[in-house]
Amino acid sequence: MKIIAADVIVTSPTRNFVTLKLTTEDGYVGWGDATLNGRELAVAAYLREHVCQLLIDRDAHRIEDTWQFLYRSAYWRRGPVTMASIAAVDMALWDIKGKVAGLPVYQLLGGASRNALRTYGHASGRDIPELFDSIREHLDLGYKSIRVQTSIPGVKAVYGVAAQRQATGERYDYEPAGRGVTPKEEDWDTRAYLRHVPRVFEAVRNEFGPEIPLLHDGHHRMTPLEAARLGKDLEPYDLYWLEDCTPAENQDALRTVRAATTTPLAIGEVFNTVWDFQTLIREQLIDYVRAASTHFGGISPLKKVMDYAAQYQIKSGFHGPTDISPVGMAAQVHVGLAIHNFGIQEYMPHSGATNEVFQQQIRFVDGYLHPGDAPGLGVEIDEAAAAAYPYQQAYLPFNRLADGTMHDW
Ligand code: CS2
Ligand code: MG
Repeated sequence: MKIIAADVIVTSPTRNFVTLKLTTEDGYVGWGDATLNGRELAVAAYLREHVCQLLIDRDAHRIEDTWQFLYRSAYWRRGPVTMASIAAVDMALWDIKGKVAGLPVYQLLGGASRNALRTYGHASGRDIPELFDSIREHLDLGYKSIRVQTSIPGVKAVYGVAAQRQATGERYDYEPAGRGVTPKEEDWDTRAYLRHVPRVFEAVRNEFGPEIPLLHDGHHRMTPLEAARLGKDLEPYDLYWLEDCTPAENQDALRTVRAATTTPLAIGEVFNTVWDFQTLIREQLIDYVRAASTHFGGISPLKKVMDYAAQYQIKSGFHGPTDISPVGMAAQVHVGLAIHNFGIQEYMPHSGATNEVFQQQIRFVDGYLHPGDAPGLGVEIDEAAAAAYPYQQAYLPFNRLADGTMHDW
């Protein structure tokens, strides 16, 4: 079944999204997410200038061969732009195969291994009372697991605190990329953070009790020893996971953290291939795989890394912020439903404007997600609505320390 058209749709309902549309000679349409926050147009160009023409006349049924062709024939492999481009093709082909088969993609991946996916939501606060309100708000929404992020005394702006004001004056809410032609500078102080975070979790446990699973995102900001210290200091509060405690490039760092603490570790949202996880999984240095379908090359490699992780009892914790489009989210929810070693799914609801463009079947009920049973991925794009929201430049913030040194954001 030949592919006869490959089109790239860039739209910006609340935030920028890049989506690939594949059309076959039999009229089947498949959608794939290629959104890379703050670098969206680079992926759109990679697809438009280098990949779309290579897909014309290819057999849409040959998903694995097309993945290998795009990965190996490029010679230059890996990296976020390449892998987001390949991811979009892979997702669109699985979408088409599901539509041809008349089955939701999770059925093609071996069927459901559970009824629905447990999720976690993002609670945050500039102070303890505001954080408690945010936690209650998420519990009222049905979430059974809560990620806790908080402002740090002495630090002006910190990742993940919704009520903060961006330079534009807009609430941070949950979209870290600020619209504008330059990225916003933020500040950071690890010593202040290490003093404050354990106290916050102590307060949350005292207020909400020992059961509720609590997660925290270190967002790549600590050295191995600092991460080891935080992991240890948080042990009394029994975290579900501590995420991205150190920058992902230095994988040996995890040996230091692992040796010092039993706090579970989650890593991988910035990883792009199975090879990025090889050492971490083989040496049992992580407990959760944080990859996302969109930045990891699609559904095919996400299934492969989870099959590898299963041998080490490592579970999934797929990345699910709003900069993963509803197509990318649907793709990983299908994988999460099918795999045995599912752990938890990050879930931030998309905006009304986004849902106007992306018509999706995903259901969030009582803290659990199900992709729906429509053939394929279960998301269709309203192209007229998409055209009403032209691209707007946006950048993720960056960090400098008090002395002006660049730091991880
Ligand atoms: C974060 C993301 O959700 C998370 O765990 O790390 O919000 C991340 O900051 C964004 O995806 C960056 O675009
Ligand atoms: Mg994260």
